[in-house]
Amino acid sequence: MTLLAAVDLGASSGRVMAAHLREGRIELTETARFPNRAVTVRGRLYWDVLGLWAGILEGLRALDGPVSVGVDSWAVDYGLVGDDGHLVANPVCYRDARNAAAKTEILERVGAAELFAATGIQPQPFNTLFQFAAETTSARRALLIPDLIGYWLSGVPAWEATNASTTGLVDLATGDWSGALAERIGLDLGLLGPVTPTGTVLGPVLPEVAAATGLAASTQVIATASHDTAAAVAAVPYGTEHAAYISCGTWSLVGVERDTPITTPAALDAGFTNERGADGSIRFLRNVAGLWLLNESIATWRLQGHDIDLAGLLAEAARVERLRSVVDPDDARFADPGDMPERIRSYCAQTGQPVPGTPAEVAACVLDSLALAHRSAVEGLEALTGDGVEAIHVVGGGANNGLLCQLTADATGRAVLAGPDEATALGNALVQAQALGLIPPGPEARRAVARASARPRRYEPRGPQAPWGRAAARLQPARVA
Ligand code: LFR
Repeated sequence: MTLLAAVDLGASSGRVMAAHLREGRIELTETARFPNRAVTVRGRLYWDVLGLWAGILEGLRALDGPVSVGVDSWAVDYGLVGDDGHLVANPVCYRDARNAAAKTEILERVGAAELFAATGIQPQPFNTLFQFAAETTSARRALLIPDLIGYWLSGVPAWEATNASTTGLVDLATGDWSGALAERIGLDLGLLGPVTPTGTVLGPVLPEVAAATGLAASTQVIATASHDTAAAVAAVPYGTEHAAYISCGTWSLVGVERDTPITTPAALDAGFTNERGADGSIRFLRNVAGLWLLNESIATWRLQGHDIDLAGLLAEAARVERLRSVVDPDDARFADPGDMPERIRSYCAQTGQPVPGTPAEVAACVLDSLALAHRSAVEGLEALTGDGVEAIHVVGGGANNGLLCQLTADATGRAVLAGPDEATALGNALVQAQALGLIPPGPEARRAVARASARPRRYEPRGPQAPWGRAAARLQPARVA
């Protein structure tokens, strides 16, 4: 048996997972979980990256002799470090307002179509590209969050490929930073080193980390698939069907894996993006604002003193009349932290729909709306790729939300295969195991271990499709407005 450590940082929590590799299977156990939340100071929204670091060290301390450590997190965000290797500024959260103005300004200089053709990345305000443009800095290096943690663990700076692709600065053709694009928009690429291949062994943990955690001095730090979505996609237990995936957590990333990107105007208009997969594949996907709407609603109710238990809320939401009111989860008004139920109510009122009152009604509205958004993304995938989607793998925390999985099956008319819920940590560990030669290279060997490690739960579609089609049509004018 071999023990690997997977550090997985999400927008609402971080954890350290022990991954036991034994007889072609990986078994995961959580050794530490710590909260993560963006914090506002003087109107700027920051991540508490030092709190995360403290949680990571504590989690590593609880492990019994891992051979390696790999870190993944949400994409696009970064820490700036100076010549002496110290942080020169606290990492800013991608939901901060500063990026929207930078996006407008850059798109005036380089059109969205040109950016999309060069990098394959859907122009969204949070892309690192726009964040850099909003930054004034005397820093020496910019390291994306998992690379920053990897640097603190190993002393070796890296720019791991799957996460680098999300910045909007990597040339689709070469897989390295686009000098031409940087020049066009006046960005200094000096903050970035060469893109690091996924699965690169960076080196052993620093002596100070070994001392703080009890890890052996020989423990290797590995640049795993450090974009959480890439790690999750690397662990999708595909069967024989032609299937799409939904990596479902704070966001729902709805996509397929392909060999080639799609950078047509239709793909740009439909909101699709081309991110790199663990083996250099293309993750062609759409970002749907996922369980963020539900989680932020629950946080609001709890702040207001309501005693909310998720299982109870979902059970009640299942009994609410379906498709009473629906929202477009990607509407810009839902992007910021804060009172989500109020914004959902005002959306429903403005679009002439019944206004959800109780928490269960709001939750039902959110889950119906997410299922509808999944349906629209799957339709978009089929239209743009020309390939039928026969089944949908839902992985990540959302795989445990039985109501959302069932509604996604109902709305799309496809079977949903739910799980593993820990796909991100599993993919993180699988890529490490491959880097160390513990399992053979390539996607198939990895998926074989993924299949052996978790058996998905199957949800068959119920009822007619027509009500979902009508609800989607109801949303059209709202989208345009
Ligand atoms: C999911 C995710 C998405 C990315 C978003 C912002 O956790 O990584 O893939 O678009 O967060 O970084």
